[in-house]
Amino acid sequence: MADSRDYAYMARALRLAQRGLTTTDPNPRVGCVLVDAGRIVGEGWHERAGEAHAEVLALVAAGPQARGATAYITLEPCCHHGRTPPCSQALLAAGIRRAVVAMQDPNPWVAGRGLAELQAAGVETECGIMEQEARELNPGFIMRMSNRRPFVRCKLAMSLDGRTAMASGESQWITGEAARLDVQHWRARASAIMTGVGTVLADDPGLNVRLAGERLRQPLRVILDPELATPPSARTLRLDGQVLIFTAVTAAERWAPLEAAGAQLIAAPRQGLGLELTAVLGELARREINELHLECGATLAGAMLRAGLIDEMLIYLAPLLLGDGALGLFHLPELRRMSERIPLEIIDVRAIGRDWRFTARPAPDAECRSG
Ligand code: AOF
Ligand code: ZN
Repeated sequence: MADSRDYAYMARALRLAQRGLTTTDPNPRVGCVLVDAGRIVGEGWHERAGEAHAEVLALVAAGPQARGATAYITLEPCCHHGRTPPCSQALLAAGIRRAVVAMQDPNPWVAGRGLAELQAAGVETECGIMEQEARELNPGFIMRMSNRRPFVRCKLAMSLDGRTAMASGESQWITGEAARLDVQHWRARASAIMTGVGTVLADDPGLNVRLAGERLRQPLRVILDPELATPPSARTLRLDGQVLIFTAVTAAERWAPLEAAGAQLIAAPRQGLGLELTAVLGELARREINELHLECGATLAGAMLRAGLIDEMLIYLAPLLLGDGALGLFHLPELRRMSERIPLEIIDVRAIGRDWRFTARPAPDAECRSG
């Protein structure tokens, strides 16, 4: 049975895991704490794919003190040979007595077998302690493993009257500097940053991470460009890091100038005026994209929303009014009945400089269904 000490050590393991927020990609963020006789004897967190897992680092730190210890791990230990050998075997070899795990590893190579191995060898195991918190650490990894698509987080900026751009398309800048810096941190944790060609043409964004840090990882940059209108001189193509362009154009001669500018092109099926979004996300999952950070205009944001492909919205609300002519956040067909409304749940609100940030997720609308 878990007691309050178990929760305290698991909370410590979750904080350690958090340290890998921007670096572990495409691996999950994982933390581990080893405790013997009421004392922490070793700790570790996974820092980078290809390098040691959290458990292995904690075992190294504990040395012989790991024998008889309890391991608190934010994710079920792996039992397969990936880039590194299985943690389940390392824990057994070190002689741990008990394993407390926050959640099962959704990776089909593991999926309960890591825990089963420990149990079979006589280790006492418990799973599900602070599971909700552990799931929040890795929404992208979990979504990719369970649904074969990335977790999509859409960043939006709007005025107090709910407008995101002038009728001309001009949108720089609605929010202040503090909000724009906050966005950099969300970009940094993402596996990829995606936009539409409309935004490339209107704003010529860099779509990169501009933060200090020695081991800074540049997320993949993705442009959805059905007609291939991205200019080879686009700023994002000149920056450090890889750019993927999805397009419905298949003629090799049309691809050549963008390929010469360093982009990688991928053919995608057309759907309506745009691309088939589920096909695009499926391809990104195949490329191990966990969290996809979407920063785009109302057209792509609306299409993603209608396709049910937005999992979280970061909405920055600026204290200004843009008036009737300005554009809304999502381009959606006119809704005629309240029952067609799109219900959201606001899970966080906070001040960021002079702006406010709302974090919202799609919600089942019980009120609509019963009414
Ligand atoms: C753990 N502890 O710290 C992590 C785990 O290629 P590899 O060897 O790095 O294995 C990656 C897989 O291992 C990953 O997909 C996930 O299932 C698991 N991650 N497991 O026991 C860790 N990062
Ligand atoms: Zn492992």
